[in-house]
Amino acid sequence: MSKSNFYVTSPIYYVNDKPHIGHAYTSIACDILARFKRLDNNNVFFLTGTDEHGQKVEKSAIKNNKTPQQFCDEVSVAFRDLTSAINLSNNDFIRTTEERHQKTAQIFWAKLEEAGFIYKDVYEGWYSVRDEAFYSADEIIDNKAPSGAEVEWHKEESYFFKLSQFGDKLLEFYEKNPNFIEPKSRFNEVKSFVKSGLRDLSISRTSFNWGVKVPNDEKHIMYVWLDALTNYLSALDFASEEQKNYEDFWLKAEDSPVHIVGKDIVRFHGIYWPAFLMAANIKLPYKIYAHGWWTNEGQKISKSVGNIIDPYQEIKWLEGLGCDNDLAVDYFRYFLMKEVPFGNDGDYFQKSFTLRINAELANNIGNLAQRTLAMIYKNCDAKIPEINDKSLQEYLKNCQNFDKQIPDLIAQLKFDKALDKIIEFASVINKNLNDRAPWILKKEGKITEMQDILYIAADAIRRLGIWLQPFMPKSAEKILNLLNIAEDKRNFANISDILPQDQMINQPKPIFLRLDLVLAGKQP
Ligand code: ME8
Repeated sequence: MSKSNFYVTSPIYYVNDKPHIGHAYTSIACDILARFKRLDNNNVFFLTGTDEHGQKVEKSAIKNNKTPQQFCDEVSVAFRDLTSAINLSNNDFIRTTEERHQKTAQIFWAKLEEAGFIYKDVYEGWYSVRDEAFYSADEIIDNKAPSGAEVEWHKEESYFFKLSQFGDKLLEFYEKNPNFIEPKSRFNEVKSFVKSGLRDLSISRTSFNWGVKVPNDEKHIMYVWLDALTNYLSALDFASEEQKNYEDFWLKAEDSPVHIVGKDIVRFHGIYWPAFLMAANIKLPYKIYAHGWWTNEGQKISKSVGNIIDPYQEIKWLEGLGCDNDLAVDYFRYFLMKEVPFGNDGDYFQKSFTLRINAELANNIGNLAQRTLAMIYKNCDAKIPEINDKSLQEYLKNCQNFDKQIPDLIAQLKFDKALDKIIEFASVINKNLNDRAPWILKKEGKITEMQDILYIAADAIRRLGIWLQPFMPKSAEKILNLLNIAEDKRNFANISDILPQDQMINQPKPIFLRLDLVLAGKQP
C-alpha cells in the first residue's frame, strides 16, 4: 500500500519568555499525532518552531539589555532544547528570523498585493502588545482587552488587508467543512465572530522595526501575525524554486495540514489564516484543533503570580522519585494527555499525577507485563507458549473493538479517550489473569490452560506496546523489545498479527515504576 503524506504543526512560540508546560502540552499533542500517523503508513512532516518578531519580543529584548537578534537566538535555543527534552519527533524547527521564512513572508505579501487585497491607510485604534492583536472599541472592557491584557491607543500609517471581503466566503467554507475547527464550541465562537462582521485588518507597523520588511516599502514591517502564520509555508520550502515539500505536504496531502493550537489563538488560525490563503489562492488547512488551557492547582498560570510550571522541573521531580529520564519523560507525556479531555481546560496537580501513574501504569499495565512475562520466562523456557484455536479466536473477537477504536480515536485527536480504551483493555486482560490464575493452574498441573492464558496476556502486552508508542515512545519500545517484536511488526497495521508461538522473550524487567507517594510528599 502506498504511503500518504501528512503535515502537522504546532504554533510557533514567542521567544519573549522561556518555555512552560503550555508549550510542552501543544507540542506533545502534535508529536503523538505525528508518531501515530507514521505508524499508520504515512510520510509525516511535523513542524514546530519560534515566533521571533513583533513588539512583545522587542520589548523583552530591551528589558534584558540585548539586541533583539541576540535575545531571540538565546531564547529560541531553549525552545529547541525542549523538543529533545520531551522527546518530540519534529522534522523541522522553524525560526521566523531565518531567511527562508522572511522570503516566504514577502512572497506571500506580494501575492496578496497582486490579487488586490492590500491598500494603504491610517490605523487608529487599540493594540495589545501581550496579545499582539488589534481590538475594536466595542471589545474593550474596563480599558483592557477581552483577554485581560493591557491595550494602547495607536495611530500610524498602515497597510490593510481587505478582510471585510471574506466574511461570506469564510462562512460558506465553514458550512462546507463542518469539522474545520474543533472542538465544536470553538468553531461556534469563530463563526459568530465572523457573522458579527469583519473589519479590514491592519497588517503593517511603522512605529518600531523588529519584523519582516514590507516589499518595496521598507518603512513598514509586517504585522507579526501575518508574518508568523506564513511559517507553515516557509518550512515546506515555499520560497524555493522546487517547492517539493510544499507540493508533497501541502498540495498533495489530503487531510493536511492539521494545525494544533491553544484556544487563545483560534481566531488567528480560523479566520485570518484561511482568509489570507483564500486571497493568495492557496489551498486551505484541513483542520484547526484548538485545545484548552492548563491552570496550576486552580490558578491561572502567569509569570507575575510566579506559578509557571516548568517542564524541566517536572521531569526532575519524577527523576527525584526514582524514574530514569526516559521514564520521567514518558510519565510526563502520559499524564498531560490522559488527565484532561483534549479540547477542555485542565488543572495541574502533582498529587493527581502520582495517583494516576500508579493506578493506570504501574499497577495495571506494568503489573500485567511483569507477572505474565516472569511466568513465561520461568515456566515456558522463555518462549511464547501455545494456545488452542478456540481460545485464540475468542480472544481475537474480544480485541476487535479495541483494535478499531483506538487508532480511530487517536486520528480524531481524542487522545484521552484513546488512552482510556488502552487502559480498559489492560484491565480486562488483568482481570482475566486474576480470575484464571495461571500460577494456580500450574500448581494443579493444568498446563495447557495455563499456556492459553499466558499466550493471551503476552499478545495483549504486544498490543499495548504498539498502541502506546505514540504516547510513551521509550516505554513502549521497551515493552516491544521484551517480547522481541521485530521492528517492522510494530505498526498499527500489525496489530492483528498473531504473536508467533515459540518466539523467545527477554528477561523481564519492570517497565513502570510505582511513584512513592510519601517521597512525593503527597500521601493519599
Ligand atoms: O501565540 N495551557 O505564541 P505563544 C495550554 N506566537 N496551552 C498553552 C498555555 C496554557 N496555559 N499557555 C500557552 C503565540 N499555551 C504565537 C503563535 S502561530 C503562527 C503563532 C500554548 O508563545 C498554546 O498552544 O503565546 C498556545 O496557543 C500557545 O502556547 C501560545 O504560545
